[in-house]
Amino acid sequence: LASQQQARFEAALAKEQKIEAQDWMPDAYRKTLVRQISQHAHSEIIGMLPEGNWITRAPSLKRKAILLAKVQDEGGHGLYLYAAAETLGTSREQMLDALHSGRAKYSSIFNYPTLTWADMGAIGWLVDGAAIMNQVPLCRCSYGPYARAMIRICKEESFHQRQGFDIMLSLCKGTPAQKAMAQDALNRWWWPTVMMFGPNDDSSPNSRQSMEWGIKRISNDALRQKFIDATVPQAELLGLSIPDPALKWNEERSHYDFGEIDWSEFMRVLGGDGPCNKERLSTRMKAHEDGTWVREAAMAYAKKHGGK
Ligand code: FAQ
Repeated sequence: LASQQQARFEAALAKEQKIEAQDWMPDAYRKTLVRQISQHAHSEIIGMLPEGNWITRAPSLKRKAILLAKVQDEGGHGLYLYAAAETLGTSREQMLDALHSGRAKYSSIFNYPTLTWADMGAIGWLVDGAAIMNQVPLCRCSYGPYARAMIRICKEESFHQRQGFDIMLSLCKGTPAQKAMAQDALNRWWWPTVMMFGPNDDSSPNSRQSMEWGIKRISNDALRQKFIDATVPQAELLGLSIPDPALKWNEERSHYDFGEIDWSEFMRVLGGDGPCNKERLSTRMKAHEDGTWVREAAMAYAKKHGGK
């Protein structure tokens, strides 16, 4: 029976059919999905914090309303993703516990500080830009609930990227001090964004299996290259320079060559020693504790009304 189930699973993958929650799947496939989807969800809710920091300091009512909507979208993405991961039989409590105890990762990028308003532009333009590059192929992920969640998320990320670029454009068309602020934000966010795609393919332990299972469709390095190729002309349009002296168009490859990534910085941030790791996790845990009464009240209400 086990080999029949395995054969059916593999045939479905070969035919590009979605695997659904009720379908049989190998334990390792389930485990990888829970790992990736929950880490993605954690990234969305931790990702609310660096920008949330600027809601009260946005430079106009319009910018404030846009930023508020963006941060709310991120909370929504976290919720769809937790729900997608729950279909695999892991509870939200288990996932949050893994985040709070430091067992589960979230994206390295959210451990960097947001020092000026221009960082809201750089995050939208670069971080959401990188997120879309990585997430559009996930709309074709073999696991149905994750793939479907990604479709709506990508539409919203696309709005986020444009709002970030719009902030950068306004700053770059503004006073010299505003343009310098935009350049400073690009200088600080460029390399951490390039790292978001994860380790090089030859040192990415999960890639090969995840590609075979149709979870990942494009490799870390290929996505990183696509992101750089798409972003360089945008920086040129803004009149900003990317902080990489080795960045150069390679006619033969039809891609940009770029400099060495400082993987020791990436490993440090992953190991909990980035500029804001402790602050992000403690803010997140405080929000969870502060919300205890809401969860308790919701459970009591559901119980009283015979719901689940
Ligand atoms: N940060 O073998 P691989 C967003 C870990 S976008 C931290 O290559 P995999 C939107 C990796 O987990 C950001 N850890 O792993 C937003 C693994 O460790 P593990 C979130 C990283 O899974 C924008 C180890 O290194 N997006 O939130 C990172 O095949 C603005 C070895 O790596 C997603 O999560 C990293 N950057 O590939 C929100 C997308 N990179 O788990 C607010 C879905 C790697 O074995 C504001 N995820 N690691 O302990 C993915 O596509 C994949 O999981 C990758 C990593 C590509 C991130």
